Amino acid sequence: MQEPLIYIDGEFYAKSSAKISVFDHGFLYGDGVFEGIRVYGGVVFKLREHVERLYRSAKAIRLEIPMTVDEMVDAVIKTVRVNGFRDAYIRLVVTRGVGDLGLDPRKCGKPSVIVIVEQLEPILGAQSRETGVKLIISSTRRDPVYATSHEVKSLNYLNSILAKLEAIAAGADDAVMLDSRGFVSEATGANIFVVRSGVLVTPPVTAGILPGITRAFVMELARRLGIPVEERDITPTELLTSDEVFLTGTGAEIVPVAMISGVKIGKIVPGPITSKIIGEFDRIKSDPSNGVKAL
Ligand code: PXG
Repeated sequence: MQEPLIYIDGEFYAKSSAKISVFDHGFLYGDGVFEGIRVYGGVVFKLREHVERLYRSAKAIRLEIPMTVDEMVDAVIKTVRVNGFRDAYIRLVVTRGVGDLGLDPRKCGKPSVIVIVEQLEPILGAQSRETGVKLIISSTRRDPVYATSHEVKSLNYLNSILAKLEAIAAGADDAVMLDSRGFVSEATGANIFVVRSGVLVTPPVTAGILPGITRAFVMELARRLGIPVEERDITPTELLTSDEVFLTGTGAEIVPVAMISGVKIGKIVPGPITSKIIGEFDRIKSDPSNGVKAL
């Protein structure tokens, strides 16, 4: 099989020769921003929303992306087209660029723009949507909003990686992270929803979470299906005693949760409301009205 082609600053490189400098501050300090995007049936799902979030993340870290939103959308579409993948995962990365060994971002020349397209199973496993996943509640808290908040999708994911390592050590698939106040925030790379007495509840953005694009779409789908939706703080006890729990993310997609810290969630997995939402998501995810047609 031919190697995938990777876009770096306007040129395409075979995967094995797609490289950036070790002096890039994205590598040295995690100084940069990114997006994970999926392609369903040739349609790049919510491409504009992802690119707009990328620019908001960049603005929050005072990184000026050297191209317009439209040029970025075109670069992504071009990369999907040259690779010809109708179902794929896209990683869009903007780094601070090449600098010296000091932190000062003013020393960095031009930010680098990288687009990777690969075929990727759901990140928590292809079986995860049928069997559900096992979570722990991590002892690592989500970074507070006055620090390296996950509202910004930055290249610095150590906060999530520490929680992920704790989940792996405990034999779980992933971890729920609490915010600095002790309320539920999100999983390491996915947002979280609970169902209580027929109401879909998810933490508000003020819990320091990433405002997920799948999260927003799931809230919209639920409302269309007549399921009431609330954004409010969730306590760890509420989490463990909910009727259903599921995660949402571009990489993970929609994943039911079967167990949290040894406590079995609900009666059946996936629960009825989770199943309904997964069914509706699958039915419309490749509709061109939900993204940009590339192939
Ligand atoms: N929260 C966080 C912290 C994320 O990183 C989401 C929520 C879901 O957002 P979207 O917009 O995709 O619905 C993410 C996205 C991984 C992995 O390996 C996950 C993400 C990015 C890169 C890798 O699980 N997350």
